[in-house]
Amino acid sequence: MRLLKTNLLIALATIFLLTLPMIASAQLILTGVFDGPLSGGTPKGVEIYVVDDIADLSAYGLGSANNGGGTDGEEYTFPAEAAVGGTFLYATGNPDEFLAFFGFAATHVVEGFALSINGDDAVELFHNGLVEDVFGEIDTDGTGEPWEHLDGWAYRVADTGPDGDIFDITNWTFSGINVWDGALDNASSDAPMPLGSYTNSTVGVEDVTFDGIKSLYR
Ligand SMILES: [Ca+2]
Ligand SMILES: [Ca+2]
Ligand SMILES: [Ca+2]
Ligand SMILES: [Ca+2]
Repeated sequence: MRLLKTNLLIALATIFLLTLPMIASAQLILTGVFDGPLSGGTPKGVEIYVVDDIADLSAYGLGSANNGGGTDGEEYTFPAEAAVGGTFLYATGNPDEFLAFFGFAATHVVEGFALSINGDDAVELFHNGLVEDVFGEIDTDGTGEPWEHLDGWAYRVADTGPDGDIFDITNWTFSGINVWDGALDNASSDAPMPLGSYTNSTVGVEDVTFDGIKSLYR
């Protein structure tokens, strides 16, 4: 009887594990937010990590919740194109300044106000219209808050995210404010943003341990 119970437990745990990829279907993670110091306070934008190959990026989009004004919904939708797992997307409204400041070309040029951000704004990453990841508190003006990064940047901690629609400040590191004042490019600045350094070895099984699975069926 006891052996039967153990076998049943293993079978259930196996089913649960096989189901996990469907539960944790997030394929993009917001990993960086920046407010550059070039003309007009540029480049402004975000870095996004592609967890796994995506056939059609147009299921994803971005929005900025400005100055504590709450969500603006999806203000930018990515084009219908593929993305490769393990790479980063760089979205900005200022491609020329992005190239000048970071030394490589942005992957996505965002027209309009989707990324009109200046260090006190929250950014939402949408998937099929739902918030899959968020930086900042959408209902709080970031000025003077611990997540403010005026003329600087915020960067996600490795092996964290996506956080759904609840901002978790412990999953981010910050440059502090005004660290880029007068800087001509990221590399020579006083506080270089660690672009492209995010890694995640736990996507899809985050916070799931065998003990945790066992406890579900106890
Ligand atoms: Ca600025
Ligand atoms: Ca906005
Ligand atoms: Ca703002
Ligand atoms: Ca400044």
